[in-house]
Amino acid sequence: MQLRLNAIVAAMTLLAAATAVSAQEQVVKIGHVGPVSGAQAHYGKDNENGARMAIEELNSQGITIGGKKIKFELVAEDDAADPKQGAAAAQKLCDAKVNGVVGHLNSGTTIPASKIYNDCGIPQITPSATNPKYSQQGYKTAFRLLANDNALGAGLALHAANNLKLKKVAIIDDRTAYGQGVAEVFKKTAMARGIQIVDEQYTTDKATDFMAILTSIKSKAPDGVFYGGMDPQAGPMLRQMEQLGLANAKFFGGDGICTAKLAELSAGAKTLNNVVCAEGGASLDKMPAGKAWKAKYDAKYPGQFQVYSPYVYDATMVLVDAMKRANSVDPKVYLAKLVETNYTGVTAKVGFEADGELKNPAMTLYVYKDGKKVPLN
Ligand code: ABU
Repeated sequence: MQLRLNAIVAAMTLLAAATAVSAQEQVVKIGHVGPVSGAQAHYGKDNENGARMAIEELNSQGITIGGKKIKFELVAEDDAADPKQGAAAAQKLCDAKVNGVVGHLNSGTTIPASKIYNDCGIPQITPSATNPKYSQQGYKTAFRLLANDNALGAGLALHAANNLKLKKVAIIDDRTAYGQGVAEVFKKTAMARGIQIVDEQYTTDKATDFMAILTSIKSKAPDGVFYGGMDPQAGPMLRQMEQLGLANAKFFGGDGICTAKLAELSAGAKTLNNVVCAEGGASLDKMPAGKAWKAKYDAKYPGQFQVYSPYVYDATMVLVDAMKRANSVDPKVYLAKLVETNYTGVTAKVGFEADGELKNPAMTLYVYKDGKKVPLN
């Protein structure tokens, strides 16, 4: 009888101890939003993989904040690159009281979502949206981890004018916040450098047939075409340029077309060799820890790398770094430390300007050789 009593007491003691430990554990939710369905799902999945990798590594570190062992949890939402779905996802993350958000992927979703995060006081870092308007709204919760379209559009136009000595360029954009914005910057800088804009055409981020607009452009005999948009359109566009005999025109675009998948989507078109695209960061080789990180990513997610996953990984780490320095996971408390970030990540040494833009962002131009993206600088 005494033995049974001892066993019960021992079991109760163990249970009490276990309860005390779990009472000291706190779940911290990191929201992530991008298009994981639809034509841009390959970008969204790549981004989500970056967030998952960061969360797994953070959980393996046994981090304690505010005296509590932290269990990080990813709350991943799909906005399908659609502004309305983006706003709905943002509201859902606010209602779920996530501690911080990495996203969204597209400027068209990130900008409207930023008002929602600002209103509910949740810090947001976009790892990929590049329209400058995001940081011009005065929201103290909005941060960006790469260069914006002012750098990308201008860098491409300067390359077209100064290095390639182009004289006549046609411009197409997909009328999204990103496509339209980056095309406007390219146009302004190109014109200031003496390039004549011989045609301007518009499409959408759902289109796949560009024959009519390319036929109009061909009649103006440009020596370059700038496309403001993403790779689901740029791929078929390159194919159709080849079919129409626009085979020698250079093809410019920002980070939205600068993906591994562009080669596949252009389906063997020789016009892929005419592409010059710009990304708002250093090449993987020149990032502080890019090569080693990419090897880890490829082992975990073979064949899924596109563009932004290292920035997503860093954005997640930067949020948690601020929580650690604040010794608090409360967004209102750690936001003050996020502003003061000085963190060496995979992609860069991360610090923020007063408006939330990355300090001293790099910019890299790429071309495609034998179907592979290769940095020019
Ligand atoms: N930066 C290009 C892709 C994302 C966006 O800004 O819409």
